[in-house]
Amino acid sequence: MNFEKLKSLISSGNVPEVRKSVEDLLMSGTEPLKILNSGLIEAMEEIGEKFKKNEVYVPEVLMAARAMKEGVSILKPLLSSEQLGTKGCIIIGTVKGDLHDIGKNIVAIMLEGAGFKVIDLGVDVSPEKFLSAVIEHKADLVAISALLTTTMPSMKTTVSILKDKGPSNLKIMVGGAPVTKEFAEEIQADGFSEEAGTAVDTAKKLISG
Ligand code: B12
Repeated sequence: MNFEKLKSLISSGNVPEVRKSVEDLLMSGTEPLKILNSGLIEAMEEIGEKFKKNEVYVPEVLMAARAMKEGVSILKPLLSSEQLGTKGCIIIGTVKGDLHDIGKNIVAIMLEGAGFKVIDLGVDVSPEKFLSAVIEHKADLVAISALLTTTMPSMKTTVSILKDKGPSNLKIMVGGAPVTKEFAEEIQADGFSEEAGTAVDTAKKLISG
């Protein structure tokens, strides 16, 4: 089965045609999981690669994500919860005191597009809220965003509380414009990425151990 057409419809953000293409593939007997992995997820991975190389920008990523979500919504009822999110569960949010969410949303989209189950806690998230979400969803990884130098200490507190009180195998990844590799190491985060495309690679490495 050739998924090139579906992938190009996703990259151009064509929601109605993505819906039609997914329905056609299902009608022709293609397995829902195959459509998810070889069509939708691969399409978002390609967008992620292009975003990394500055070949596409934020609006294209958001349009592709909308088209991909449409495809996922058709497949969701046909897939078991094990088939959805098999790669692991990630809790994501912007730290306490910080309301910036554009970059965090792109990271969430890319992670979801790569097949992770993503729970987005939104903005201004307290350490306690991160911790209870980790426990509730048995998360493998927490991804924390900060866009202000004034909220970087809040990132440090969050990492420290999660390390102290979270499960021992929990991984933590941080990012956001003012966050550097050195800062990530200083606050003992397990991973850091400068942008959404490489964040997916970092998450894969951290979760696979
Ligand atoms: C949009 C914006 C806002 C919007 C936010 C809207 C929203 N829904 O997000 C509004 C108007 C609300 C806002 C408010 C403020 N802002 Co503002 N804002 C910006 C602006 C212009 C763009 C940020 C953005 O979205 N960038 C685009 C995204 C795609 O990039 P990104 O966030 O960096 O994300 C990428 C990476 O960093 C990374 N990433 C991000 N998160 C994560 C997480 C993980 C885990 C990983 C791995 C990677 C990762 O991947 C992303 C995609 O590649 C920046 C300036 C700039 N050009 O960056 C200022 C900026 C961040 N804001 C700034 C300031 C000062 C403020 C205010 C304090 C202003 C004020 N006096 O009220 C308030 C603070 C409000 C608050 N409590 O948070 C300063 C911060 C300075 C500093 N170093 O601390 C900046 C840099 C502007 C400036 N030059 O002064 N802001």
